[in-house]
Amino acid sequence: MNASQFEAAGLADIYEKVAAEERLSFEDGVRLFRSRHIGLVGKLAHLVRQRKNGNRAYYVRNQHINFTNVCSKRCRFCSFYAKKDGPEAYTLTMEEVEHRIRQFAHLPITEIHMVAGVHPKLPYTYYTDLLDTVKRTRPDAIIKAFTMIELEQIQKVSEMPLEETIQDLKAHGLGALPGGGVEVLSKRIHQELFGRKMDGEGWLNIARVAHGQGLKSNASLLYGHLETDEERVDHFIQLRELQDETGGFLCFIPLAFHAERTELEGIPPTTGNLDLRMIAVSRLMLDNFPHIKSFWIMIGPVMAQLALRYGADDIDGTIMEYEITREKIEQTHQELSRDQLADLIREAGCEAVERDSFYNPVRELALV
Ligand code: V47
Repeated sequence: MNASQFEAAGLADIYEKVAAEERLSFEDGVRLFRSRHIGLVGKLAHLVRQRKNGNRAYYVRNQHINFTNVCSKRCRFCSFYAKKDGPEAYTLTMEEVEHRIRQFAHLPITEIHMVAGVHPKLPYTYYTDLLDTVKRTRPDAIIKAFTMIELEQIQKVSEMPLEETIQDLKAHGLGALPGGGVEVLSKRIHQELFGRKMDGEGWLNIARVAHGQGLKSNASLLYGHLETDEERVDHFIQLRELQDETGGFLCFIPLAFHAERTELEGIPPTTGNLDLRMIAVSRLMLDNFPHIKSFWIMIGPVMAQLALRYGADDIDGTIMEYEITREKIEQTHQELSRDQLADLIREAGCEAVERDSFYNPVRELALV
């Protein structure tokens, strides 16, 4: 890489740190967000991405199940939640969960991903039955389920200490935790947008306990609403510090905000520049995270593909149904085939690797 390009762009010191594998500071992160040279920021991130993951880009054959939209938290950024007795409220029965899984029995899915609203009235047995049902119907798949926010509620209804709840959920088949629920680790944004939900400190504490109990998790950042560059960088640094302590995070996912049907309707969609910059700056700041995901549902397959040259090494998966964000209310079916995912990756010049939830390469499984 040509150091003089970075010199001319005022990024020579950051380039030198990245080349020497030195940790970037808060100020570096803010400068990367504000630099006019997105191409160079991307080049730096690509350097780190290649160092950590070579030319590989991962995808996963997964199925998402959003098992209830009932939620007591009423976050202002959310278009998914429904009040308990409202007309749109749903909670899947075990028969419905089984039916959804059987619908895709012909595909060798390796991960069932489940996140949902925080239902105030579901008993603990709902969650254990849910895990049992998935495990029975898809015994080979890893179950990645429940954000830290949902875990807080599950612990409450389990009436056990968090450590015991987690061990019990693991005994019922829970394999890993998704990255949502954290939103932005900022007191200001917490108060403005999701005050009924546990704050950042609470989220980090549950993540710490979960990692200590042997559960790996992801982490995310919801961006493109009210947050500042400083708040984004502070978020990265708080995650980086916890990762130094536990080593429990597998992957970071910037989640682009979609304002349709939320209380924040009117906030414009994120731009290509911001989507790529979030990927690149997260790759550069989160030096102890093995993977950065460009989640195609949020930024579209086109941007997710470009992001593979800006620091991302994962475009996630086949998905099937996604109810949290969708263009039209009735459009819950959102799917890319394994071939489409692999083609996107190869066209970007990377080696397509099918992974499981823990980034182990998957051998071709016999069709079920
Ligand atoms: O925490 C809610 C986000 C998250 C909106 O671990 C919204 O691989 C955009 O956990 N616009 C839940 N985003 C989803 C989640 C997840 C998603 C993908 C991959 C993984 C992973 C985990 O969805 C919430 C929130 O940040 N969300 N509403 C919205 N209007």
